[in-house]
Parts: sequence; C-alpha cells; structure tokens
Amino acid sequence: MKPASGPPIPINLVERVRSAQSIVVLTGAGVSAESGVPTFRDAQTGLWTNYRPEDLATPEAFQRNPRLVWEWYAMRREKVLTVAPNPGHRALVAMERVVREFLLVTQNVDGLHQRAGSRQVCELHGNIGRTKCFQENRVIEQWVDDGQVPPRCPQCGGWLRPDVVWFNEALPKAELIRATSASRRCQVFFSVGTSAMVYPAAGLSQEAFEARAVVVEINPQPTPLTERAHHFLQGPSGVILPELVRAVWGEQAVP
Ligand code: BV8
Repeated sequence: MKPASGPPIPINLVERVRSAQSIVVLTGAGVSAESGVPTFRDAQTGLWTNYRPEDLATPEAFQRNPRLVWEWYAMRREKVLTVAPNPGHRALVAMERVVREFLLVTQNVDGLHQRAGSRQVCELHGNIGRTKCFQENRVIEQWVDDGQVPPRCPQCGGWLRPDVVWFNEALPKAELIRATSASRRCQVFFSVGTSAMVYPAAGLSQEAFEARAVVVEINPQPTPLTERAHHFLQGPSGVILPELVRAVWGEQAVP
C-alpha cells in the first residue's frame, strides 16, 4: 500500500464522506496545475508577460484587439493538447463511480475532467476546445482557415471566438442552475484548486453552508473560503484527492 504522503484525513470527515448520498465538487485551475497547465492567475510567460488574464478574458478586450485575444486562447488550447489528466482528476472519476449523487462543477475550460473519464461534469465557464461566432453566439464546428486571425464565421462573416465565459458575461443558465441546485442539496461540498474569488462560482459554497453541508477546501494556499470551511486540507489536489479516496473507500477505489 503506497504510504500516505500528506496530512491524514480527519476521521470524522472520512465518515461524513463515506455516508454522504450527495456530493458536489467545485474545481478551479489548481486541479490542472499538476498536469502542467498554468493556473489562471499564474504569472503569464513569454509574449503574455505584459498582460493580466483578467484584461484578456473580456469581450471588450476581444473587440479592442481580437487577434491578441484569439492568439492567447490558441496558445492555451495548444498547451492543453500536450498535457494529460493527473491523479487528482482520476480520483474525482473514482469518487463519481461510488457516490450515489455526484456532480463535478468546474470553472476550468481545459476539458481535462472529461478526458480523465468524469461524466457528470458541469462546465460553468465553457470549454477552450469549442469555438463560437461572436455575433450569433452559437458553436461553430468547421470554418475555412483563410489565414485571417481570428477566423470568420462561415454563416455571417463575423469573428469567431472561444466558447468560454468572459468577465462580465453571463454564465450558461442551465449549468448555473444545475450547480446551484446540487449545492443546495449536497451533504458534502468540496472546493478544490480554486482561489474562491470569481463569482457566481465562488458563491456555490454559500449554498452548501446554507444546506448545512460539510464544506471542505483542498488547496496548498489559504483563500477567502478557508476560515469558513469546516475542513482545510492543505496541499496539492493531485496528492490529497487520491488520499481522500483511499481513506474513505479503500486502496482498491484509487485509480
Ligand atoms: C458575471 C473563463 C454577470 C475564461 C473565467 C460578485 C462579487 C464580486 C464580483 C462579481 C460578483 N458577481 C460577478 C462579479 C464579476 C466577476 C467576478 O467574479 N470578478 C472577480 C474577479 C471579483 N464575475 C463575472 O464577471 C462572471 N460573470 O457575473 O456576469 C452577468 C449576468 C447577466 C448578464 C451579463 C453579465 C464571469 C466569471 C467567469 C470569468 N471567466 N474564465 C478563461 O479561462 O480564459 S474566470 C477565471 O477565474 C478562470 O477561468 C477560473 O475559472 C476562474 C477562477 O480562477 P481559479 O480557477 O480559482 O484559478 P486561480 O488561478 O485564480 O487560482 C488557482 C488556485 O489553485 C489557487 O488558489 C492556488 O493556490 C491553487 N493551486 C495551485 N496549485 C494547486 C492548487 N490547488 C490544488 N492543487 C494544486 N496543485
């Protein structure tokens, strides 16, 4: 049996998770960090060192400089194609298989949860692998690559853009309703690898508190949620999540 390498999981938490009928896990960029995907607020590298992500992930930035924003996402999309899910993603797949009602709500746009095998995934902020028309706001599967950057919509000729939710854009209604109602009826709510600063995603933990769920945070660093959470498991999710699965459901449950 691989020796546990992080702090022990509190026994009262182990029992609460084991007996939970409904669990919600909210993930952020930290879950993909151990796959080599820079977190959203990691220092930007190379050409992008002069730009803050918050200043690129907005419709205004896109209208001001569509080529710059399109190329930032193209670089991130390329990066995601070269990485693989890590043990943290796989531990969440294992959890989904054993918990009666399980919902994985992610702020991530990299699609790594689905690539790891998670099926019940609620993408609050879209997916960098999908492209949509900026004018018509509908997903476009194919377009002519005539060298224009951004490429143009085959229907209306407008700019194409990544199918992600930018700041000051509304989240997909159905996904937000699904995440909110699951958070209102869960017994355990995990906030994993997120700075807990971006709303309305960061407000889901409040729904869980009001539903008297146990709220657990997994992060190497404290966040604005830490002091209110019932448990703060400090460390990387790629280590802690497999240990949690091992502690609650045994070695054979760990992928
Ligand atoms: C909206 C997609 C309204 C694109 C993103 C209430 C209060 C205050 C402000 C607001 C509010 N309501 C709305 C706002 C405004 C705004 C907002 O929240 N601003 C914040 C900054 C104050 N929210 C919005 O604009 C939202 N829209 O409300 O619209 C509306 C309604 C109707 C009609 C019109 C409008 C839209 C928010 C979504 C924005 N899009 N991304 C893209 O990715 O490019 S958000 C962006 O931040 C990321 O995508 C990410 O999803 C999100 C959160 O970041 P994190 O995932 O937490 O990543 P971060 O880098 O911050 O942190 C990483 C964490 O991992 C750290 O804690 C680190 O310690 C940890 N970590 C590191 N290594 C590991 C680890 N953890 C575990 N293991 C490790 N190994």
